[in-house]
Amino acid sequence: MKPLIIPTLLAALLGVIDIAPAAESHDHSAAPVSKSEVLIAATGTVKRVDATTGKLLIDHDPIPALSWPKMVMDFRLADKAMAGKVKVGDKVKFEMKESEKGVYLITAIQLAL
Ligand SMILES: [Cu+2]
Repeated sequence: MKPLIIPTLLAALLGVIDIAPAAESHDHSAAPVSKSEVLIAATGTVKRVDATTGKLLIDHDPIPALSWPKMVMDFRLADKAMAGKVKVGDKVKFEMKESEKGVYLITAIQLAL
């Protein structure tokens, strides 16, 4: 059935068909491959700190760059050690980017003045 195989290969070469689905999850917080290098600045209030998984729940202020309203959501920390810099109730400024579809990674965080 060669005539059927060739168009498939061609499509794969053209990138139409994803023959290598993304690996399960890059849970090593070290250096996830980023889909977007665009860093987005945001501010918010820390609602929960999960140092074990390297996640922060943040009630963030509106983020015009993403058309996001104010909301409470989880962020992943690029480095779990960042969890030690903040505590619940802290007002923070942070930078983040989309690391996977719908997963936002905080690359820098500091207390807001
Ligand atoms: Cu949000």
